[in-house]
Amino acid sequence: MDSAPWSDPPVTYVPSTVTRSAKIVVAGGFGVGKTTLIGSVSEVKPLRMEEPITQASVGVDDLRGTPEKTTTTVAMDFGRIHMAGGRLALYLFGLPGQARFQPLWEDLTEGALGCLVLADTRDLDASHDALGLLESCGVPYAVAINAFPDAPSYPEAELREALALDPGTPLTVCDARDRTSSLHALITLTEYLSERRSAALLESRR
Ligand SMILES: Nc1nc2c(ncn2[C@@H]2O[C@H](COP(=O)(O)OP(=O)(O)O)[C@@H](O)[C@H]2O)c(=O)[nH]1
Ligand SMILES: [Mg+2]
Repeated sequence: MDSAPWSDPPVTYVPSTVTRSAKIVVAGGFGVGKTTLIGSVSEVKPLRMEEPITQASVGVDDLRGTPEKTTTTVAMDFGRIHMAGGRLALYLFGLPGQARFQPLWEDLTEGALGCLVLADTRDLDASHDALGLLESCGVPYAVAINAFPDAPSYPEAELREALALDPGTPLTVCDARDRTSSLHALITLTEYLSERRSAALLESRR
């Protein structure tokens, strides 16, 4: 499995090839793998704001799918990567999963070019709140199913229906622990954002 480059010598500076940058948000329910994905792709040591899960979360935060999870994001995750031949830097902001953090979601989503929504087929409903927020604030998004080994797989049409996705919304599958796979999910999102931008430009010239 590919690991993040910062586990070797840390890369701290934005490469001189970068000419454009974008803020990207990573959203989705509790335990879907947001912190894991940002950690696997980031070139800089990710900033994590994790706190231990305590007794207070019993019956509130659902740990059935991820019994080994011992901490939870209480503010945000932050990471950075560059892509598109080194020209584009993405600043990744991971949201906390629980809907009780909604005011924070709204703040962190401000100014984002787009969002990657992670979902787990064992609990697709857990990503509904994040999808609802993105719809209401008009942030374009792509969805990636983070494939846990014991999670059921469904035909794409059923997943789209369960998540109420528009036909044009990209839907892909990833393993959040794997750098190449996570990068692929982010590339799917950035290609979609770039197509939308080109279409909007064409429309404005008509
Ligand atoms: N098997 C498997 N475990 C994963 C995967 N992604 C995350 N995990 C584990 O699932 C737990 C929850 O992941 P985390 O990134 O903290 O979820 P978050 O709440 O969305 O930030 C952690 O213990 C991860 O190690 C995955 O793709 N496969
Ligand atoms: Mg997290």
